[in-house]
Amino acid sequence: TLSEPRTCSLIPCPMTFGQPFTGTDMGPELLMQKGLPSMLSNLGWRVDRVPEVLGKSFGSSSSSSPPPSTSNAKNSSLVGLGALSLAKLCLKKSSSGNFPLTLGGDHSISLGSLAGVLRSRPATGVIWVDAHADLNTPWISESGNMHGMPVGLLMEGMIPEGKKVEEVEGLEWLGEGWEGEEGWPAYKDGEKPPVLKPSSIVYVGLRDVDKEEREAIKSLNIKYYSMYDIDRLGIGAVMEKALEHLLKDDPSRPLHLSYDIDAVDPGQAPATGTTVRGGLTYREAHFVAERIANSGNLASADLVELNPTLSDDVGAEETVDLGLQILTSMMGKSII
Ligand code: EXY
Ligand code: MN
Ligand code: MN
Ligand code: MN
Repeated sequence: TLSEPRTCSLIPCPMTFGQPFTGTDMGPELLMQKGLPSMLSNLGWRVDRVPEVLGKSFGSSSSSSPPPSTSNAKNSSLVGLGALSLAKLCLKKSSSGNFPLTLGGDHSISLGSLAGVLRSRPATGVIWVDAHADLNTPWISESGNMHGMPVGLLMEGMIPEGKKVEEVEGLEWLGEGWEGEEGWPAYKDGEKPPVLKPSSIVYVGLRDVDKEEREAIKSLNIKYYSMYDIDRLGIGAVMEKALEHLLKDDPSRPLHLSYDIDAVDPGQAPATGTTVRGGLTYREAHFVAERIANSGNLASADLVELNPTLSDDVGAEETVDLGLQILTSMMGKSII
């Protein structure tokens, strides 16, 4: 039989409420305007264009200011609404064998994309490319910003004793007692809410990790390659080790790549909200995506935290262009 070209479901998700700045809602439309859909079809993908998650107005905080949260998770109702909408889409698209490619928007959206993918592909391994661990929860976060929590909220063992993730307004859909709604059914017949096992994720690019996140990384024995390790081993060895860690028990395991543009050195990617100097070089940023693409295991991904309003025009242009380079590299663009 003719091998069907793979379908990429391109999902714009203009979320801003996971962090303090407007502007991350402009990320998706800039990537689309710069030609991402045709770049993907030129790489042989059939492109399934998904309407924006909740629409652009949802992302910009020009809409009425959100209701204050009852927890330390700021704007949790809106962040949770966006994440649930995205989770439904990623569940649907991954269940029909598509490649959900989510365009952020701040990193809180990966709570949704990852939950959706894990619900249909529970064995998914995750590569988290980021200056930050995003391993906080409302109970340990120093900032209350939910873009610092997507991994923490899904990670087995991170919710403190006696606490439940569904206590957080907007995150009821992650609780065992969820009654279900169109697109995100109740958990029944023994099904549990999606969860990430500590051994199922590898960090690449860490250089700004909070005290409680460090403790958790050590106590949960989470695999990581910080900027120190990248300097020590080189990006080539780091990526071999990261992939080996995730694929050693199952070489056919589906992988999810969550790529935060702030993993890249701010000199190359200034237009983002939480810059930390000493990041990935332009080539390292490409190699990470190229090497994961070459594994053949990549099945879903996010590119997040582009914010064109946080840099001058040249910087914004360069950051969006780098975002496009990273996206096309992870989707198969090769040099030769
Ligand atoms: N760890 C800090 C916090 O939780 O607020 C900073 C998080 C930055 C998150 C950006 C998306 O990577
Ligand atoms: Mn980050
Ligand atoms: Mn502690
Ligand atoms: Mn992040």
